[in-house]
Amino acid sequence: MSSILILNGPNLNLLGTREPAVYGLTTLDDVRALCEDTGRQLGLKVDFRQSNHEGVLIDWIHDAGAAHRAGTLLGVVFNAGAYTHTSVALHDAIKGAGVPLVELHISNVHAREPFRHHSYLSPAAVGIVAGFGIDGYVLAMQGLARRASGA
Ligand code: CA2
Repeated sequence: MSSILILNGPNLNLLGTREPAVYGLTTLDDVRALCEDTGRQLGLKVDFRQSNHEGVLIDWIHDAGAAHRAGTLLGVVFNAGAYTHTSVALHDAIKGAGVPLVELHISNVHAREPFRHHSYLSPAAVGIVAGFGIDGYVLAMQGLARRASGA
């Protein structure tokens, strides 16, 4: 079975514990369950991870590139958190890995503070989903699956 990798960056482990007006009350474990359910519907194995460390995320993207080349990984859904707005290193990792990756944000970053309007990741992504709450994870997974099926 082909798989999909869901990566979550810094502070997303706090989801559901603070800032409910922006991020809702759902925890990251709830998001994992939603993604696993979506994976079952799409016939895809789901690998769901979170790290607060940029280098760990970079290593996982490199590994994803190798898995994509080997034909076992469809692509990556990536909520890079605040690294979205700061990390040239993650941009380079996505480009270097050559794996199809959807940039995902729970909130509509363009309706928030100006420092959230720029993304270093968008030019390296095949698509972007933002502002749909945690349903965005489902939309991003569906988008990657449809893209891989040639639809
Ligand atoms: O909207 C998103 O998904 C973000 O990627 C979330 C990041 C933020 O820096 C981006 O600009 C947009 C923040 C993730 C931290 O989430 C928290 C959740 C609850 C309490 C504190 C932080």
